[in-house]
Amino acid sequence: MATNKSQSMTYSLDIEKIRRDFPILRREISDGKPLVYLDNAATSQTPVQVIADITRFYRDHNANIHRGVHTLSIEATELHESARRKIARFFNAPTSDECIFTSGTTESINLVAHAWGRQHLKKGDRVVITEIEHHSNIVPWQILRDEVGIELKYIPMLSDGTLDMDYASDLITTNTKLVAVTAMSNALGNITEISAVVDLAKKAGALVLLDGAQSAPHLKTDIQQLDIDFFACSAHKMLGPTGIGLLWAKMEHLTTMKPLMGGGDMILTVSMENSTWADIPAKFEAGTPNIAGAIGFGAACDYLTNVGMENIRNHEMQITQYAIDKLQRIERVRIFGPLDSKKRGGVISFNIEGIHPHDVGQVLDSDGIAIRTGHHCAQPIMSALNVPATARASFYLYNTEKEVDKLTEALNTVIEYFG
Ligand code: 7TS
Repeated sequence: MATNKSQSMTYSLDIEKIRRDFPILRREISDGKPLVYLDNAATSQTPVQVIADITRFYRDHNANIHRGVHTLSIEATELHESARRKIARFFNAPTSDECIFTSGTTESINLVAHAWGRQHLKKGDRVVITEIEHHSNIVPWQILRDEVGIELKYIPMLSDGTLDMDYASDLITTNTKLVAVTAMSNALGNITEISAVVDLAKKAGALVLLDGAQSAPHLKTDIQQLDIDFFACSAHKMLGPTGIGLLWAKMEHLTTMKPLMGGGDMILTVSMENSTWADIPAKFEAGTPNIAGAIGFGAACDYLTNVGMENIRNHEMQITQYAIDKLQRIERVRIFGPLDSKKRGGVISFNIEGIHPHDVGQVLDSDGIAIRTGHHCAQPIMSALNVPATARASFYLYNTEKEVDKLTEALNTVIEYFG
C-alpha cells in the first residue's frame, strides 16, 4: 500500500494497489463509463479494510458499550475505546480523554459554540471567523450572537482566497475570546497559515478553534504542535464512515464546559432532584454512540497512517498542479484560489465562461465523472467572488493523472456542446 513501489518516477504511491482497496472505484456509471470520482471534498470513498472492521463488529462483537458485564459488551467497549486511542495518536492529542466522538465537524463546532460559548461568552465579547468558512463554522456563531449578543467579525479574503492577515491583526483585539478558522477552504482549497492566526490569537489572549474537516484527510495534523484549543473533523472525509467525527479540546476547556445533551452514559448519579456528570469524555457523549462508526474511524486512521500522510500530500500536490496546468490551457476556464499547489489542497474550483456549473456537472456525470457544483456551503466566498456557484473537482490518494485527463477532455466536450 505504501511508498517506494512507484508506478512511474513521479509517483511516490502505488496508486493502482491503493485503488484495489476501494471496490467502488470499479463501478461503472451511465452505460459502462468507469467512475471518475472527483468529489472527495464532499465525502471520500471507503477502503475494504475499514468496511471489514465495521462488518466484523456487527458480525462478531455487536453489543452496547460501557454498561454490560457480558463478554460482547466488554469487547464492544474495548473496540470503541481502542478506536478513540488510535484517533488520539493519529492527531497527536495529548490524551484520548480529550477526544469527544461527535457526528462530525458540524456537531463538533456546535458543541463548542453552545457548550463552551454559552458558558464563557457574554454580550460584547468578540468571536472572529473568516470569510472562507464553511456554513458550519458560521451559522453556530450567528445563533450564539443572536442569543448572547457576542460580536461576530470576519477576516476577509484577498482576491486569491488567502486571508487578509493585516486586517486580521486589527480585528483580533483584546476583547476577542475565540478565533475559529478553517485549516483548508472546502470551496477554494486554500491552506490557512494557521501559525499566523494562532500567534495573533495568543497575543490577544483568545482561544483558537480549527475546523479540520478538509485538512485532516490530506495534511498531517499534530494538535500539540498547532498549539490550538479546539479541533473538529469528520471521519467520512478521511476514508471513514459517515455520522462520526471528532471534537478534540484541551482538558482545561472540557472541564469548564457544561454538557449539551443529557441522558444515559453521561451521568455519574441521577436523583429526582438533580444529576452529576460522568468523567470526560463520557460527559459529552450522551446516549448510545455510533460504535461501529467509531471503529471505522479508527480503521481509517490506521489506513492513512500505513499509506503515510506525507505521501498522500505529495501525491495530491502533484496531481493538483497537473490539473491546474491542464485546466489553465482551456481558454474559457477560470480557476479560483491560488495557482500554486503548495498553497492549496487537492480542491479546484473553476467555472467555464458562459456555461452554468450545474450544466457542466451534468454533462460530466454522463461521462462517469463525479464533481460537485453549487455554492459548496460557503456562500460568503461565492459573494466575494461574485459568482452564484462554481464547479469543483477534488482529489484524494486514489486519483490519477489519467483521471485528470478524462476531466479536461470532458470539459472540452462541454464547451463544444454548449458552444
Ligand atoms: N467544515 C468544512 C471546511 C467542510 O468542508 C465541511 C463539509 C464541514 C465543515 C462540515 O462537515 P460535516 O461532515 O459535518 O458535514 N464540506 C462539504 C463539502 O465541501 N461538500 O460537502 C460537504
